[in-house]
Amino acid sequence: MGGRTTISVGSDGVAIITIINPPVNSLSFDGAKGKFCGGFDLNAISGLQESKAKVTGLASKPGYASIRALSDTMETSRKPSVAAIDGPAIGGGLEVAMVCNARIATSSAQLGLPELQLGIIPGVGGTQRLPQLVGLAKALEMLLTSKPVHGEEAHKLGLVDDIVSGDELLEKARQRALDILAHRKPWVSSLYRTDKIKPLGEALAILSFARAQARRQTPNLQHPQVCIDVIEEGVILGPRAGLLKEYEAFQVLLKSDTCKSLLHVYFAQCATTKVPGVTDLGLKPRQIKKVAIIGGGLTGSRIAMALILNGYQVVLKEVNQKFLDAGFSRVNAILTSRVKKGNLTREKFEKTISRLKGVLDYESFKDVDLVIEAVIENVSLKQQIFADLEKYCSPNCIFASNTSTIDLNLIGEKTKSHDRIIGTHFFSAAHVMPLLEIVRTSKTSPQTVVDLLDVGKKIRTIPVVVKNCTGFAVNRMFFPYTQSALLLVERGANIYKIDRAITKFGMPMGPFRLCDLVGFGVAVAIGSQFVLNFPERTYKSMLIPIMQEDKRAGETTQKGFYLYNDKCKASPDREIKKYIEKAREISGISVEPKFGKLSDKDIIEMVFFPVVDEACRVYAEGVAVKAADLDIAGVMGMGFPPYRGGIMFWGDSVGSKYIYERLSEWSKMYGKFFKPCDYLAQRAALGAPLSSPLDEAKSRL
Ligand SMILES: NC(=O)c1ccc[n+]([C@@H]2O[C@H](COP(=O)([O-])OP(=O)(O)OC[C@H]3O[C@@H](n4cnc5c(N)ncnc54)[C@H](O)[C@@H]3O)[C@@H](O)[C@H]2O)c1
Ligand SMILES: *[C@@H]1O[C@H](CO)[C@@H](O)[C@H](O)[C@H]1NC(C)=O
Ligand SMILES: *[C@@H]1O[C@H](CO)[C@@H](O)[C@H](O)[C@H]1NC(C)=O
Ligand SMILES: *[C@@H]1O[C@H](CO)[C@@H](O)[C@H](O)[C@H]1NC(C)=O
Ligand SMILES: CC(=O)N[C@H]1CO[C@H](CO)[C@@H](O)[C@@H]1O
Repeated sequence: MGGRTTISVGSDGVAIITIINPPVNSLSFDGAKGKFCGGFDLNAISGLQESKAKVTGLASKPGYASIRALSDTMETSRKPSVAAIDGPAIGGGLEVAMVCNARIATSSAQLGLPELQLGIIPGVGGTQRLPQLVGLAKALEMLLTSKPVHGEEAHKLGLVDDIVSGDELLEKARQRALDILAHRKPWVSSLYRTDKIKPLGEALAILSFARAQARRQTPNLQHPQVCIDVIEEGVILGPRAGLLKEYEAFQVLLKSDTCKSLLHVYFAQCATTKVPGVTDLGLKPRQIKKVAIIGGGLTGSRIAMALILNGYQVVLKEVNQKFLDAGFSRVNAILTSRVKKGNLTREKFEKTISRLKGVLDYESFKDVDLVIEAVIENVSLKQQIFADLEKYCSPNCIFASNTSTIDLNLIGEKTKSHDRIIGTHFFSAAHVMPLLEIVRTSKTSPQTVVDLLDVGKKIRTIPVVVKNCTGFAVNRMFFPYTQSALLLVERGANIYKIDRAITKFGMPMGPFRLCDLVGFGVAVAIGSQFVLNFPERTYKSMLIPIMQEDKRAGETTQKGFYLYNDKCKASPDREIKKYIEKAREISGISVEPKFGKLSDKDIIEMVFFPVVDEACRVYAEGVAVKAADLDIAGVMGMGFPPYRGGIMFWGDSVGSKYIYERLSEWSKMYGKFFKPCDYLAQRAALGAPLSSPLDEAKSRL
């Protein structure tokens, strides 16, 4: 487990064990530093997945070891143990805390078992002890959602025995240990408690309800079912049987593809802020306190909100009072709805909104640290704004633009500030979607990138640094997603069958449902950029424009590929046929019966292999520095299922050779849209994975 453990015995005979293992105290007690334990070291978990040879002795049997060390030795010891919890007691940390005979926590403590998020189950008794402490239904909820609870709630649930302030935590825990020893407080062994478990019949009903719900919500995942099985074992055959089954299941899940993919995503997500040649120069992010946003439209007001919610002072600039008011009411509306939903206290609301100031000129830009421009796409307007900024702002101020179509160098043409100009591409609703593409030019300074990475993290996005290309990383990789689907439909595939196959694969929605959501106007605007820039490999279908002519433009018109009722519920539409026939006529393509009979597997491959190919191009062009960054971009920006590890990782799990062969075959039959790129051809010929850590290392030199 690593880290350092200290033990000190006080005059009262109570031993204080402190394990120091920063930054999250992977499995540690740290009263002094105010952290309990962030769980098992995930690096150790991925180590366990690798060759068996590396793992020896007890470490290879953490389950048995834990049963011996924790259950047989600690839990049944004649010396009581008490967990003193401040900060996170997550995963393995909570499991150890539950072995203790009592838990004392502060109200800011966080307790949870998030293992399922990583494709595994708790491996040190968590599946058996949590239900005994909080009851079956609540334990299932905590495990299946992976959501932690705060100190107060944990206290109400019975997961902790007492809430105290941080100052008195250690003293109260010490006192509790003495009280237990003197029988002034009950001596509880969590594992053998039974008072919270319902009679067998009722318990089994709760379990089968949870099982059905998990099957519905995560149909592609095995491990939630396994978790329920393991809990059930304990309920029926007793906690010892449950512990053994947990241990065995944990070993199997650890080696599953789901776990490998989810761990990859976990590490890749942490690593997006490591950019070779930028973040390894010893630069520290400069402090950014005040941010100006130019343009209070949809985009600008969303960005403003993300910033004020996370403590930044924001100046919002508009052209006139009317537009400024409109921008303010947009921010106000979303924040107010959060207050109504109970997600934001009145007090926090007042504090948040007070950070926002509206202006109509540049007077207050003197002490601004960062400006984000979000006005309409108009080159001369943006050039003028950037020239003005150079005049009014301090020489260290960063100038960011929300543009995606206008060259950043062109925007800065009339300035001498190229090193502090950068692009920020927020994903649609900046307050919901967690991805931020940070676009650097060849002239952007490393310091500017480091500063933006820091802002990105502070406003709770996952920042990914990219170089400019049409569509940046996400839209570029995924343009074939819609185009391939359109190609299939023109040749005879069914729209709804495609969407169903894609959602079964794990995407939040299929390509047609997505077009409806985004709106045909935006979809065409984005699509046409690719048609313009990559004419040789884009598929230009007339289906969407034809539907637009008939005032079908997606959800906003209540009609697109689906029909929508007042609650935005989508249902298929028979009328679609006539538009498809028209589109076919224009493109001169005839129906091929086999397209009507495509299997789900065929659909997945024909829609996603071109996406993998485009991701390879993006990677080979150096738009992203790491293949793993593209994985994160797809997972966070498009909702690609994390349990498949991201687009490049998934491509590797399928195999570069197979993907290359299929694409080559289709390109002969259906045209250049499917033609694989040189990079994919090389990797396939070598039988090598798509990502090449070696090349990534070289690019650092
Ligand atoms: N919001 C989206 O969903 C979306 C989608 C695609 C592209 N974009 C891009 O985002 C940017 C803004 O889009 P939007 O939808 O927010 O547009 P919008 O029209 O809603 O907002 C632009 C705002 O900028 C203001 N503005 C114009 N000139 C200004 C100036 N000199 N000083 C201060 N304010 C000025 C306008 O009054 C307007 O309110 C554009 O680059 C656009 O292409 C946004
Ligand atoms: C708001 O709170 C509800 C329930 O309290 C929760 O389900 C939801 O995820 C929260 N939304 C946000 C954006 O925090
Ligand atoms: C672009 O902005 C310039 C300068 O503000 C303005 O004169 C021009 O009319 C705008 N062009 C369009 C197409 O809106
Ligand atoms: C990015 O590159 C494309 C194509 O090379 C170009 O048209 C566009 O203006 C550039 N955008 C930015 C933001 O630099
Ligand atoms: C053109 C561009 O980059 N626009 C983005 C600006 O940010 C909003 C989110 O607030 C995105 O929806 C736009 O795509």
